[in-house]
Amino acid sequence: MSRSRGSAAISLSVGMKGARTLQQLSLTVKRSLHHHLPPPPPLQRSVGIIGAPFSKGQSKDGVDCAPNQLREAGLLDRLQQQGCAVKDYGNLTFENVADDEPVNGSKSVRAVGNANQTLSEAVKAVKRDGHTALILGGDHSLAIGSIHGHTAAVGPVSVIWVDAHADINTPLTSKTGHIHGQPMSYLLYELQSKLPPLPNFSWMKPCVSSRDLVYIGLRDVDPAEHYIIKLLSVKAFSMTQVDQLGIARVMEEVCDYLSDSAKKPIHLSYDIDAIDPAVTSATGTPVVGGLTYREGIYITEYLCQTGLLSAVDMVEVNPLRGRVQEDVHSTVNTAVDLLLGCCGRRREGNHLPDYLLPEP
Ligand SMILES: [Mn+2]
Repeated sequence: MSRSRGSAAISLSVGMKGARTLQQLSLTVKRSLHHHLPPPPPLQRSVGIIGAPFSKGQSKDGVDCAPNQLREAGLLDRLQQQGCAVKDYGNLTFENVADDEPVNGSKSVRAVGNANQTLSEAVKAVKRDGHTALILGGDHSLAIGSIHGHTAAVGPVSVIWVDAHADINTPLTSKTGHIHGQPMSYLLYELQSKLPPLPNFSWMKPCVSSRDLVYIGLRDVDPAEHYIIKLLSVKAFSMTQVDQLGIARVMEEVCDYLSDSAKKPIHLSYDIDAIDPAVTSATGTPVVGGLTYREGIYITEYLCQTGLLSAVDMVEVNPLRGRVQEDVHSTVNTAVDLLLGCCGRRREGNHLPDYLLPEP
């Protein structure tokens, strides 16, 4: 069975006669397979997709093409095939901002502020409609509005930031002035006093505690970022820890750490540059020595199984980067697979929940 067909095709081909057998098999599978992971959430997952074609948090063209490329790679069909109810809220539109001069060295501050306000409202609406929110970037500055809107709708969240970079420079420590390297500093309560006033950001207040943030995949961290992470005791699993512990132990420790206090909804902010550029080179700031495809997928499967995954950013896919078309395909398809993993796809195979199978 080809991967692109999946579970809907299985239930159809089994037909009415085989349905009881398949349901019995499903019970057996449920009893025997889940030794290591908790059982999947029982209800059908409903997914709300927001396209956020925004690129002004960095300087390279193309990252705004990603939402449509992810759709064209079959994201919606494949989510439906694995039993998700999908609502596509379409792409947001972002107005051009005139005279958007740098502020304290940070570039396109006003455009980034406006875009994130729009995104925050959109994510809030998707969460209030009861969906798992999938936010298709765009560059990583979008996490400001995405996480802000998520917390506005559901209250405090745990943030799992999967990235080669920590994206926690403040506007005053940033060397490049690109806001896609700064979003976590805008979001943390503990850094509020370190941020200068910024135009078009008066709508937002910090909404994440440093205790509720975990990094996975770091390997290119600026000295100021390293200082901030140590000062605030932020939990971080760099590639060195991934190498030392293995991804399974990392994920256990991530979830143990986050559920130590209350179990909050999880916001997964997934930068495609966390994955090794051997697989995902079509991105603006690739760094060698990243997560393998398998480690990247494992993170999504594991978080899905917690039943707490509430919103996911998929950012920094840039179809205009990469040396050849095959690089773009590989990057886009990996991003789609990561999103499917967040929404219930298991590599051992899936079928629709019992109540969606034909009656015997
Ligand atoms: Mn990033």
